[in-house]
Amino acid sequence: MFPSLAIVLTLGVAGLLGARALTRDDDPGVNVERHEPRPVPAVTKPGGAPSGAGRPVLGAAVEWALLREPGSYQRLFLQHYSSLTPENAMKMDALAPTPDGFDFRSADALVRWALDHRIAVHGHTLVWHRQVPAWVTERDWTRGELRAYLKRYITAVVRHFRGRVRSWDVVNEPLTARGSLRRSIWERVLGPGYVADALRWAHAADPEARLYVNEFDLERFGPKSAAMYRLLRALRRRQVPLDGIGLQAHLTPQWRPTGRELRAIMRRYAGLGLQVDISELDVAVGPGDAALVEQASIYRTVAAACRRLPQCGRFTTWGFTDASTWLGSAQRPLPFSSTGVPKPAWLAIADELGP
Ligand code: 9MR
Repeated sequence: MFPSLAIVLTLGVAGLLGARALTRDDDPGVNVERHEPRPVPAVTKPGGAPSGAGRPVLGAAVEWALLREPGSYQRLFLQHYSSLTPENAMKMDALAPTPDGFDFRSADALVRWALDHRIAVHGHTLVWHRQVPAWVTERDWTRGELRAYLKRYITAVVRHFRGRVRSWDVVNEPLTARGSLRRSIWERVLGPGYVADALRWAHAADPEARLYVNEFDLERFGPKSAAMYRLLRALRRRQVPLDGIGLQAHLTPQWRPTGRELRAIMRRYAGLGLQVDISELDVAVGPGDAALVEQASIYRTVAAACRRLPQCGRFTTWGFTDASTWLGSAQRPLPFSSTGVPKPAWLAIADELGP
């Protein structure tokens, strides 16, 4: 459907974009001016489609401090994306900065903005070993105390966003590279049962929310993806409420699956009756045009695997412009350049996930 990426690069990405005049569905509820100098290929996916039905929803992690400002970041996001994951605004250090209660102000503003613009919000993340506030990590908890606190935290947060945040990363990164349970504060103090407990508490707080375990480095065969399969299977057998697994997919040219490998892994998880979403995709590359071609082929592999699996309902990248990424702009890991120009990676996504 698209000219080859080599030609794209030869002629310059920007010059070719007029070849495909598509934008995200015009939606009267989306109040943005069309700013782009020329049409950009788009995935054309209105928000709110139930996962598993048709094409995956296209999402990106966003920084609320940038998104809230009218400007190019906001416009680019609204033009192309139907789902967002708050990159930091819903982590425990943001929502429970002190022992005295919750601070929902930023997260509420973000959710209000998203829903006003018909963008679905994927909650991230309830239980993780990082971004836990110091008042939690520094305190000497008994098991009973910390278990009661985590239950209170999950219950309050999920209830607060009930009906607005329809899916959650309940447990993030529970495994080590070798496939054992990570020795986080949760595992050390609460024991391995914390994973099932967290899922049950979240389900009790909002029975409609779709609940996920989210993890990195599952995209290739190895001890970690095998251990995740066993963990998910055990949770399913015990009828713990669980709807899906998020494959983070922080990839590089050195750490990348083949299409066959990724499809096999995703099908295996789907065989457990789970959604298998791409939750944090980015592809760090060095400088040079050749790197962008290789990057696009990795994006294409992941997008094609997601497109071909009915249970892959969400294709989310961890950011969308190289101007804002946890990896630093020099790694150029995202589909749009620092100045908002679509890269070959975007063309590959649009080609695989577009109409
Ligand atoms: O992108 C996030 C970055 O801004 C934070 O500083 C960092 C703190 O740990 O977390 C990053 O997001 C991570 C995500 O929450 C979980 N998976 C790995 C992501 C990249 O580190």
